[in-house]
Amino acid sequence: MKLYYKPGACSMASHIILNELGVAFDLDKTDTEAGTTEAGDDFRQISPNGYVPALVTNGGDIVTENPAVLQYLADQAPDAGLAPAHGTLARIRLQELLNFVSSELHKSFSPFFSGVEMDDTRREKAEAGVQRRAAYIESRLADGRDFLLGDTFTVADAYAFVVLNWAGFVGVNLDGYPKTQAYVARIAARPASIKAMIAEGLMEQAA
Ligand SMILES: N[C@@H](CCC(=O)N[C@@H](CS)C(=O)NCC(=O)O)C(=O)O
Repeated sequence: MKLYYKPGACSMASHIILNELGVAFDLDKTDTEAGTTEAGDDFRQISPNGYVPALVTNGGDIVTENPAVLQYLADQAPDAGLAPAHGTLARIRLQELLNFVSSELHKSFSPFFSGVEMDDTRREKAEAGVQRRAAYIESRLADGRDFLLGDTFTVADAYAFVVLNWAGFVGVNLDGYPKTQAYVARIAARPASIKAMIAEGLMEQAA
């Protein structure tokens, strides 16, 4: 398999899951604006909408859109437990979460990455938008569970982690969400996350 990615972007969720699976894969760093990749591919031919993640399967098919890519990866190794079985209510709960992370949490960060300067009023509004979604994550963790679906780490956790981790980069304060902060730290400490963050240049290899 081959994953087209941008360092620290949402594609890192799929990178983490590939590491969790322990399968062989290639990474290709992508410049979405130029439509080029480090390996010299024409990214616009790969990803019709021009964004990462894009995954090329072992069969040569291309899968895009985070919830689809993540579920595709989880389904490669059902025994790894990264997604509940198809046809169960638990799978629907996973899809609910993936859609929440994709269309609500992820997109609440858009104002910070738009390249448009924000005045204080706009910034406060954007920050409140992220915090409103973080409050939902906090409520999911209120019963002391380690992960969004319960005690088992799933692909939704990899995606939520990557997105929540942006808060630190753009200066959104999540101090009011202690369970969410502990959740982010818990996922950051997983070997698969550390490996992805080092490979994408977000972290340095420990000496
Ligand atoms: N709906 C897409 C959104 C993906 C997305 O927002 N990707 C961002 C990185 S997090 C990207 O590649 N942005 C660059 C661009 O749009 O040019 C998905 O869920 O996969």
